Amino acid sequence: MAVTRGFLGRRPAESSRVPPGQYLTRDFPVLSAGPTPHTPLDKWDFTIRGTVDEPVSWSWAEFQALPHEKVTVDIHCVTKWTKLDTTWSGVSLDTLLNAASGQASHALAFCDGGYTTNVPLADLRGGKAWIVDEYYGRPLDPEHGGPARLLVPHLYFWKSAKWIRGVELRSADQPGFWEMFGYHNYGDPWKEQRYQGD
Ligand SMILES: Nc1nc2c(c(=O)[nH]1)N[C@H]1C(S)=C(S)[C@@H](COP(=O)(O)O)O[C@H]1N2
Ligand SMILES: [Mo]
Repeated sequence: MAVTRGFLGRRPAESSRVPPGQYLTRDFPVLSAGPTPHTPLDKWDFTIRGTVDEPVSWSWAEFQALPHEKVTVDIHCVTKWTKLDTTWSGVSLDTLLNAASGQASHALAFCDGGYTTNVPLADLRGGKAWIVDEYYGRPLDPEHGGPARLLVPHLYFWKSAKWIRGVELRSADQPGFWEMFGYHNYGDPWKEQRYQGD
């Protein structure tokens, strides 16, 4: 207890880490727009395609061999829960995007099951986004996006696409699944960009 407090004490107070309109939860709710896909790892790959000189793919084994980093971040769902200090392990999008060359400005994440979500490329770069395959040191649960999901914690959590299979790079923005149904195109939790017009 004392150790935990001392550690947290070096971070800003919990209340200042909760964006406007959000409440703190210690649970980890599951929010999926459809059934949980179960893609075998030998059928899994991660692909960067679209506005690139050459598409690039990693098999599961190749993805595992990429440098992984441990990240501890706060996550914010548009349904108003915020969860502090979630710990993941994954590959930085910087590592993956550096393997593809091109002139894209935006990315559309695509997933098993058909979910998509759009993110400006700048928001995937600079140590702000990861493809994570572990949660608290264990393989990511299928319900939470396993084998691998996008983690882009500075945006509302619907941008953190579960069961991700790759990103399509584009020279123009294109709305993803929830963005077409009226969610905000960008989704900054600190500006409460929940829905179109916010
Ligand atoms: N493929 C896919 N990714 C998804 C979703 C989804 O329905 N399908 N839901 C999004 C939403 S709205 C949220 S809040 C988070 C929920 O992640 P969790 O179920 O791990 O809490 O996943 C996001 N990623
Ligand atoms: Mo969500």
